[in-house]
Amino acid sequence: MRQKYKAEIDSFMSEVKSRNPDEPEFFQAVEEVVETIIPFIEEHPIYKEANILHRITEPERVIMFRVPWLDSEGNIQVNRGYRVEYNSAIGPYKGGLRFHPSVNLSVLKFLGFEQIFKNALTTLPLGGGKGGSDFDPKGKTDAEVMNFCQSFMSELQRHIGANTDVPAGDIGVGAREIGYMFGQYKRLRNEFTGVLTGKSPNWGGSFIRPEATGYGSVYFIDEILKRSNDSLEGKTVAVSGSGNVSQYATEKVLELGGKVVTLSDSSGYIYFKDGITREQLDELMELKNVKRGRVSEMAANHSNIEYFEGERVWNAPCTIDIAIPCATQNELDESDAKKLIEKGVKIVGEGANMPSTPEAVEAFYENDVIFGPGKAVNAGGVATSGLEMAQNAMNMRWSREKVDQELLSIMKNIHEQCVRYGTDDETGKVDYVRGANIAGFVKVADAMIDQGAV
Ligand code: NDP
Ligand code: 2IT
Repeated sequence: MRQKYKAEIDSFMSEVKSRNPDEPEFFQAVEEVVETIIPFIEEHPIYKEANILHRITEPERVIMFRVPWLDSEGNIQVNRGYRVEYNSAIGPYKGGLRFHPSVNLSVLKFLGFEQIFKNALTTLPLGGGKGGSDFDPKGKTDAEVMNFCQSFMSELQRHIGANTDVPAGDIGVGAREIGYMFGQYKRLRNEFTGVLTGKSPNWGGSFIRPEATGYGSVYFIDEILKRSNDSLEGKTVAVSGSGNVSQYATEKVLELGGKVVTLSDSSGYIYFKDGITREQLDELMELKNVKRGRVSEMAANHSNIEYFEGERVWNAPCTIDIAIPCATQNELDESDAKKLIEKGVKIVGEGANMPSTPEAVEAFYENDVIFGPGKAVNAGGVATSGLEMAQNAMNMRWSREKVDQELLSIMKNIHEQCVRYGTDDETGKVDYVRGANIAGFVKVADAMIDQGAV
């Protein structure tokens, strides 16, 4: 398919590159989408006539601003803040905020672009957006983080609102940062609204939002397994990262009878030769979320946990049935993919956004490894943000059980959409990348056509 439309794809990509110089992550995300969408559009000219592809790759608005803040020694520090308001065809802009030194416009445009399709897949009325800063919360005191969050929100507040743009967390932005930003928004605007999601359930947050991305990823993988009458029971699972998504993906794998053998951070990985226990997961959550420590400290406390400095989890010395990358973009490259294939991997489900490089994805396809892309697999986080917005709008709160049931049914529905649009007529195999891209695209493109050239 790609070969047949190579000229169209190459020509579109060279235009994107010349309009957006030096944005490699953004090109990567766009290319992955247009490789599957251009062949679809050729067969459905209505989208070509409306020039949807050029319009959808152009953000509606990009906001960049200075964020000055005082460190604990009284020095004035400066970071850069961003909000990419990408597409509002089906709802208010929605997507997380990332605080990490690697944040730049390319990274946030890739994330915002992916978010459009992911949010459409949830079936909820959510447009696409993403934001953040090159601020690094690591090693900062709580007071410094609060100073930064207040300064960041002092500018961001004029651009967002419960019906306009609703940010949430991402890398480096969790319950603490959402709390400080919400407090500042409320102070400046004198209104208590659902302007952010991922709030504490104590003051407007939804139950299950912290768990939702990890749980949803595992629900999606479980749907893949069910297609071949299989389950997670007894499966060996490699998880990367040790933050929000990794923690709750691990919890759900354990609940469904699987064995998680790895976790990591940017310094290295830990290997649980017997699989992580519930008690060890509780200890890791305390270490990461309260003490803000490093995974290497887990190995120091347990003889059955080994730490490998500077290595990725894909090196783990064991067979691996399922891989769930949950750290960051491009954390799994071609050589990692080959290692996983040698270890017997059957399914890769992306908990993170774009963790696999295009070459890694290609290796998975060539070796019949089922590959679930992030925009489908990890959509449970933003879906539950959508449920938080609904509860805020109604001024009420649903039980844990109700939110979890809604999440499960949304993940099943996303899986069905991928099967509907991604199944090969001849082989019956599901291409989850094609399925997710086309299903998300059709919903947003149809709305753009209805709303005219805006
Ligand atoms: P956290 O900040 O909670 O955790 C991030 C984890 O990834 C940490 O273990 C961190 O290690 C590791 N990491 C970050 N950057 C790098 C890097 N450059 N190299 C190696 N490891 C790195 O973030 P989340 O768990 O929320 O997010 C993880 C991924 O999931 C991201 O891709 C995010 O976009 C995606 N995602 C998150 C959702 C959410 O609801 N939170 C929803 C959907 C997707 P260290 O501490 O050393 O930095
Ligand atoms: O990448 C993502 O989907 C998120 N970080 C969650 C976004 C949200 O608005 O909950």
